[in-house]
Amino acid sequence: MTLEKQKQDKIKAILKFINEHENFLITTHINSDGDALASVLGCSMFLEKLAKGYKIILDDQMIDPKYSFLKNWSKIQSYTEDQKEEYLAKVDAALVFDAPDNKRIGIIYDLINNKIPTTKIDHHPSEFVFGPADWIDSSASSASAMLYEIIDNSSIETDQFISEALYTGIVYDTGRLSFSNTRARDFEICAALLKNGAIPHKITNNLFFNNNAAALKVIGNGLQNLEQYENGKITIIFLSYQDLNGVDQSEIEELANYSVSLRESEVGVFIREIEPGSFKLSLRSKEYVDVSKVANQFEGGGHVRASGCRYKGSYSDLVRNLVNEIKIQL
Ligand SMILES: [Mn+2]
Repeated sequence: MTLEKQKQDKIKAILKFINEHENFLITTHINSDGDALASVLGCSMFLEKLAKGYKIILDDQMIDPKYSFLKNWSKIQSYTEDQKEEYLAKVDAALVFDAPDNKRIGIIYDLINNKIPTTKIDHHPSEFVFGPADWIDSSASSASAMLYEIIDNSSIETDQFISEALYTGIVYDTGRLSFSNTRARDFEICAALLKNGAIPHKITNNLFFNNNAAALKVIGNGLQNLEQYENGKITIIFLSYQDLNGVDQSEIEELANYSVSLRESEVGVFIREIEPGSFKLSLRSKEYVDVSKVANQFEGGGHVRASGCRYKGSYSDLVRNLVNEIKIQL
C-alpha cells in the first residue's frame, strides 16, 4: 500500500467517524499554541457546516487572546471542576488535535477516557492510541494542514474563516513556511487558503507583530543571559522565575528560536523557571541533531528539530546534565 493510499484511508476513516456522530467534544494540548487553537477552531467551523454540534473544552485556564481574531475563539471553554457533569451532556464523540498522548490534554483525558469514542489527528510521532480512527502523520507540518486534507476530501468548501484558521496554524508551526517541516504541500495548501479568503498580512500582524512592551523587555533580558557551550555549538538562554516577571508565557516563545539563531549554534535551548526549582525547556536544532532524543532523556518529547521537556532541581545540575546529553548527540 502506498503512503498516499494509507493517507486516503485514514482520512476516509475520520470522515466516517465524524459522519457517524452528532455532537463532539473538541480538544487539544495544554499551553495551546497557534496550531493547536487553529486546528480546534477550524474543526468547529467544519462541524458547523456539517450541521453537527460541538463543544471546545481545553484544560488551559487562559486561552491566548492573540488568536481572538479567529472565528469561534469565544466558544473555547476552559475546564472547570464544577461543570464536569455538563461537559459530556449530549456529546457522543471526541476529536483531539495536535496532542500525541493523554498527558498532553491534561484533565480532559479523565473526562473522555472510556466514556466516548475518540479520534486524534496529530503530527507528533507517538504510539499512544485514542481510538481506531486515529490519524498520525509525522511528516505533516501541522495538525492544521492535516485538517485541511480532511476538509478537502469532504463535501465542504473552505470559506474565509476556515481558511484564516488553517493558514494561522500552518504558518505558526512552520515558522512562516520556513522551518524544516515545511513541505511543498504546505505552499499548495496555503495558496488554496489565500484563494479562499485568508489574508497573510492580517494573520502575520496578529501572530508576530502583536508583542507587548513588558514581554519584549523580558525577551531582551533573556538575550542578555545567553550562554554558549562546546565552542558555541550549544546555546542556552535562561530566564529565572524572577526574570519572567509574571509575563505571559506565550509572549516569549520566540526565545526558543533565538537560541538556535547564532551562526555557530547547532542546538539551542530556552530554559524558563516556571516555578522556583521547576524548569520548562524548549529545544531546537538547526541541521543534524535530533533534539527529541535529548528531550526523551528528560521524559519529554517532540520533533527532530523542536522538542520540549521539564526538569525539577537546581539550575546548575540541569545545565550540566543537559549539556552532557546534547554532547552525546552532537
Ligand atoms: Mn502542531
